[in-house]
Amino acid sequence: MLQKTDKEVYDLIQKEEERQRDGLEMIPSENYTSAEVRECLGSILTNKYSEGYPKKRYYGGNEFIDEIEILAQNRAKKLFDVPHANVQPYSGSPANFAVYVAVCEPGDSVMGLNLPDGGHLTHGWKASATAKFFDSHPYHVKPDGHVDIDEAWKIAKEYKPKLIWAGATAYMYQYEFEKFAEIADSVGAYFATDIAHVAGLVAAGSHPSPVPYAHIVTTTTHKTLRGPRGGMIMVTEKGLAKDPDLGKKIDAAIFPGIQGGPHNHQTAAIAVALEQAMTPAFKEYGQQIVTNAKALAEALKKEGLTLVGNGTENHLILINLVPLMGPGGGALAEHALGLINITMNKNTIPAEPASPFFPSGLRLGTPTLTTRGMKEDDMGKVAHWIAAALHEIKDYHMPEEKEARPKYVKEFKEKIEGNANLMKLRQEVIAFAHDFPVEPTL
Ligand code: DSN
Repeated sequence: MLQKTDKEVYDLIQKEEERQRDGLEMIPSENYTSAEVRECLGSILTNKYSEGYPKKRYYGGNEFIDEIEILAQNRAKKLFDVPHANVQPYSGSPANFAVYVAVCEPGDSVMGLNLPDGGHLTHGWKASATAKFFDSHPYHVKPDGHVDIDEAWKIAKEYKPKLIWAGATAYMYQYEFEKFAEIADSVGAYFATDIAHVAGLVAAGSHPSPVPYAHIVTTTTHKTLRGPRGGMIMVTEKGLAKDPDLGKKIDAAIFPGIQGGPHNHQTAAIAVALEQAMTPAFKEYGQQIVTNAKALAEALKKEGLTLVGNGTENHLILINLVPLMGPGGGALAEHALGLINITMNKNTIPAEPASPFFPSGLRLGTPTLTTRGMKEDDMGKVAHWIAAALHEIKDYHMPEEKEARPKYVKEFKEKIEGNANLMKLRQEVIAFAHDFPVEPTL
């Protein structure tokens, strides 16, 4: 129908569909959802307002919406083994902000991983409201990429934070839940883990669960968990033991604290994704993501590339481009890979020598490739294409002067436009990608 009534939007969706089919999506926070998840998202559930919670709504006509939300809550509780789940957060950032609203007063000290070290905006980065309204004392990673636990202990002792976050957006190791729980417990802080990146791995058993250690667990639902864009906040038994009202406080922080009516089409899609995540096939999927990431890391190293942490323990890899092309090459590398239909994102590396906007790393991962059915053997080919594209541009070096960088990037893009070697790689990537469906195969 859209094709007839709004061809402009229809055509753009078609182009994006082709882009997703003809390339390798390697941004580690993305995934390809199932048709069932998308069916919920496109359903009439989007028509309904439902402020409040099941059986306690401010509007009538919610008898079926209530059942859907209860189903989603129960599935979240079962999958992650928690006593309380809120499935209304619109996404990860509001979920995290609601945690502050639930357990902190404005001005309270908080701790999280520094953004350029792999943390998230909402873990207290200076540009985020979480650092404007709360007193943020970030911890960092060491040069090998591991969180500096000694520093975290020192900061916690000095500032006595009310809330400590563990979790990351660019961390290639398993999260240190137990160590952070010790720190949080020693200063009486709430310990919240943001497992957005690894929720699917936790569900599949290929990453440890934070549930025995944390008071609160937040996640998005669209990354490795492979659901719709959305968020959840879960309270653990340990959380309820610390504060029996914690579940109520979290619920009140989401609504009426920071959000209005829940997105019911999203809630239904979350319920479907959670059910899918309980299947043996999903367990296999979660294990394969990690197996593929490890195989990819080894293959990238064989191709002569340098990885932060020298590998990965999860779904994510961080390439350190400094040995290949000097500091600040991330934007150039991201663009060159885009030309061969491989999408990943420029990223800071530990002790970033350039800047967050012109960083020296590339962040990539295997959730989407694994969804399409690719296995360890395929990772060698993918590594070869990535390395070949990077070698093609290795003689371009980002200028040290910040002011000169935008012009340099513009000229770089003009120079490599239509580069014959990159175009050849692009054709190989397209032919390869065509062999794999864009639907979950596991
Ligand atoms: N944008 C997400 C990521 O890419 O990791 C974090 O919110």
